[in-house]
Amino acid sequence: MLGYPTCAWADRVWDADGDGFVNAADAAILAGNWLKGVGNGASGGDFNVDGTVDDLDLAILAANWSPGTGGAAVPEPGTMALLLLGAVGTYAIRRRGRQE
Ligand SMILES: [Ca+2]
Ligand SMILES: [Ca+2]
Repeated sequence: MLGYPTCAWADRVWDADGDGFVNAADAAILAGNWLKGVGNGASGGDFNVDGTVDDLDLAILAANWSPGTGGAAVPEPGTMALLLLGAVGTYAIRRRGRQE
């Protein structure tokens, strides 16, 4: 598995807040650290542990979306879509700002 920090791909490394579900709370953590070098792996939203929270981590979060069925409120798919849209929009704006 060259190129991958294998230890980081243990169970639920994409569960940023460690509550056992991959849901809007984790997406919010990712969005809050968007494009930052958090340096603390999945707990900061850097799910692939490459040092930066970016679109790769967003893809991992989306691929492992698992909000659960009981207990805490299950967010609507629209909530996830809005969070992702906001994150991607912020990314696009920052990229545009860098090019100018
Ligand atoms: Ca979680
Ligand atoms: Ca990352």
